[in-house]
Amino acid sequence: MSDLARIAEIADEAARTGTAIPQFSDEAQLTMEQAYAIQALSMQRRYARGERRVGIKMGFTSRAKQVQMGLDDLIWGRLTSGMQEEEGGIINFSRYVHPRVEPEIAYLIKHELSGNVTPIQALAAVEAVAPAMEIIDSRYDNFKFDLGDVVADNSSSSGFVLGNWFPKDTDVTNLGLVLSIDGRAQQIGSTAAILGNPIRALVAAARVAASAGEVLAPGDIVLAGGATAAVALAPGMAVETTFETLGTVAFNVGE
Ligand code: OOG
Ligand code: MG
Repeated sequence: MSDLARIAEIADEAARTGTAIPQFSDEAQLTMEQAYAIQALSMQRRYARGERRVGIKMGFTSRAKQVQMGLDDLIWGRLTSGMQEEEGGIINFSRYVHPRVEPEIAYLIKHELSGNVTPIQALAAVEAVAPAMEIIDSRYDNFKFDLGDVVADNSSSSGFVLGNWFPKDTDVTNLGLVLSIDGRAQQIGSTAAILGNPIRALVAAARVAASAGEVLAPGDIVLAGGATAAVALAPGMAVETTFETLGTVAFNVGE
């Protein structure tokens, strides 16, 4: 087994079992190329267990997220069928290490998209848009990582919840949103915080997919990135984000 495959196995096992591990950068810093290779190898292990790739998620597309984590390069990860949590359902806290939640916008892809595209071309490839929340979960101790660590860890992707799909021409460029826990507002923001317009996250997604030799395929979901800082979850919480014009996405945190 190569070194990269061995690291991918460690990252995958941490995610599978919901167990924290030390940062790889404690030993040696990973290059971006190595980190994305590890991510791809660890995802192959998931696919081999029967999970399907359902799309990709973009990260650090808002200033709020960059400031919270102290990193400002755009990153991305893969979404799988095993990560989707039911809207209005109860998530299993013990499946995660130290999960956090953040409000996002989701795009559903209608036509294949890959490489360098304009925002207009990106929007033309969209079937629908939805309000969403991502449940991120770093597998590293204390949710601490450098850029190589987080990319190797599939950019902290762990869960996501989708609200209702809306027609592609629905304006999501600047919608107010409130993320509440147990009825108390924790984060207030706008979808405009996502690169000034979340469609830019889809443009970036097409580019990074191509860089990995992948395409955004019909039926794929693309998460545009957190619009606000993420909020730590704990068992018993009722979590809800209300988006202007798009409505509410909610879930409860179980044991
Ligand atoms: C990395 C993932 C970032 C986003 O939406 O910006 C991300 C992390 O914060 O753990 O998902
Ligand atoms: Mg996110």
